Order: sequence, then C-alpha cells, then structure tokens
Amino acid sequence: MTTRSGFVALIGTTNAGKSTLLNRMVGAKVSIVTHKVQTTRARIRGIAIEGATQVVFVDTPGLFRPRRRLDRAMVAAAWGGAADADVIVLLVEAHRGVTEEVAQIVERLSEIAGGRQVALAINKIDRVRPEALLGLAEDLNARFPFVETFMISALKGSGVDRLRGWLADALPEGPWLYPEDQIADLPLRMIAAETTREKLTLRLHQELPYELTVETENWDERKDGSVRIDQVIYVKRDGHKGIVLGHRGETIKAVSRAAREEIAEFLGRKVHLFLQVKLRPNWLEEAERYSEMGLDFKDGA
Ligand SMILES: Nc1nc2c(ncn2[C@@H]2O[C@H](COP(=O)(O)OP(=O)(O)OP(=O)(O)O)[C@@H](O)[C@H]2O)c(=O)[nH]1
Ligand SMILES: [Mg+2]
Repeated sequence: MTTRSGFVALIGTTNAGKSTLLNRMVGAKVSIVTHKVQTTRARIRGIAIEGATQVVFVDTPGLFRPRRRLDRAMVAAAWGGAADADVIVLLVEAHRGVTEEVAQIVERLSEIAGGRQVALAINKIDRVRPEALLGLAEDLNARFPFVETFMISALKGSGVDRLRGWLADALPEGPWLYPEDQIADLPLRMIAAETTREKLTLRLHQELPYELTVETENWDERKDGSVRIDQVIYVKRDGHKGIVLGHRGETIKAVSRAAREEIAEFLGRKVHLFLQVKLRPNWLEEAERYSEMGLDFKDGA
C-alpha cells in the first residue's frame, strides 16, 4: 500500500477557529481554545490518520498586527508554519467576511505560498445563512488562486470530513512521520502548562491573560501510577498576583481544579497539580520564557 504524509498549516486571523479545527481533526484536545483572541502562542502539531495518509496538522498563532515582542514572535511562528508546510489552509470566519485583516493576510499569502497548494476554509458556517457563503467564497477566490474552497464548522463538524479527505489526497507519497498511535508532537509538560493557561484565560479579564505565562517546572511520575505536576504562573505586575489568586484563593483553586481534571483525562491517570504564582516583571523580555513556549526569541526583535 502506498503511504502518504505531510504537514498542513492552519493559518488565519486570531479567533478564526484554527485550534478548534486541529482538535477535531485529531479527535483529541491537543491545542487550547478560548473565545478570546490570541490564545495560541506557538506552533502546535496534531496528527491525524486518513486511510493510508498521516496528516500532520500545524496549528499556528493567529495573524494580527503585533505590538509587543511576544506578538511579533507569535506572528513570525505563524508565517513560519505556513512556509514549512506542504499544504496551507486559510481559515476565514463566515460571519465576519473579508475584514481588513483578512485582506492583508491574503495579500501576504501570495508572497509566501510559493508553489504550495493553498485551500480556503470558510469556518463557522453555523453562524450564517447559507446564502451569504457564495458571495464570500467568490470574493476571496478573486483575491487569491485557492485550489479548493471548503465550507466548514470546526465546532459542529460539518464539512470537516471532506476537508480531511481532500488534504489526505493532496499530501505527497512517503513514509509516515510519526508512530501510528501518536496524536501530538508537543511535550506533555507543555500540554499541561497550556491547559492551565487556558483555564486562567477563561477566568481572568482584560490584559491579564496576555501578561502571564505558565511553565511546568517539575513532572514526577509516582509509583502508584499518578503524576505530580508543579507549575509556575509568571505575572508581570504585582497587582496581578492577587487577582490570579482571587479572594481567599478561590480563583487559583478553581483554575487548578479545572486544569487538573483535564490533564488527568488527557493522560488517563491521576494527577496532583501544584500551582505557584510568581511576580516576574520582565518575563516578556526573557529568552528562556520564549523557548519554554516553543517560540524563537529572536523572531520578536
Ligand atoms: N460558532 C462557531 N464557533 C466556532 C467555530 N470554530 C471555532 N469556534 C469558536 O471560536 C472561538 C475561537 O476558537 P479557537 O479555535 O481558539 O480559534 P483560533 O483561531 O485558534 O484562535 P487564536 O489561537 O487566538 O488565534 C472559540 O470560542 C471557538 O469555540 C465554529 O465552527 N462555529
Ligand atoms: Mg488557537
């Protein structure tokens, strides 16, 4: 049997649904998802099997106008993911249509696509009336020669099987890149840190989610089959420490409980999670924080 394999980069504006789509393709939660913008910070690889093809999906940070060093490193990681892929899928939100940001991304795509196949996935079709989709597809296809257009709902699953099948056929012949039971190429300690960051992002407001980072400091496999995980939450401002802890530690307790349950489910074993909040005013300018996140510090210069 001829096998195929390759990388499919999911790119688009922040919030377009890239991580939701990756998780659906893989059939497990590999990449964190929130309703807030700029959730994903680095490239996250999730692996799906379709017939004789191994499809390595690369989730990327959303493309937006960067302001800070971290933003620049995120956007560079996203375009880098596209440049390294065999096939690129651009996600556009059906209900927003061609915003200025989308128009800019499509323009930039022409520069980086090279000979690569680029497909268009109009996502969140559950949010619009079907009549609206044709015009949007035409508009986007007039701006860029997409090889194929898909109408999908990453959340509900419609159109996703067709996209996966098409991608499997579009990838080149070759041996599989990962063992067949592997679903992600991301250290477990990072998945665990991301899970905690997701729970923090969901509970904290305004700029706070964007000014903290989570790192797994210690991972201890115990004889009874459980895992003890120690994580640090770095915050930028003194006032943020108290907010993360919450009144009588209620916020951190809720975050810890939600993260622990999800990590335990992912690992299929019991988890003891210990969170510590530390003030680190300059973490956004520290190279080590970026490498922990899977980002290139120099990209943010
Ligand atoms: N209604 C609807 N919502 C969706 C769909 N796909 C994703 N969402 C929602 O859109 C929000 C953003 O989803 P994400 O998957 O985090 O988006 P993203 O593109 O990875 O965002 P960043 O990582 O911030 O760039 C979440 O609230 C999702 O539940 C969809 O098909 N329909
Ligand atoms: Mg994301």
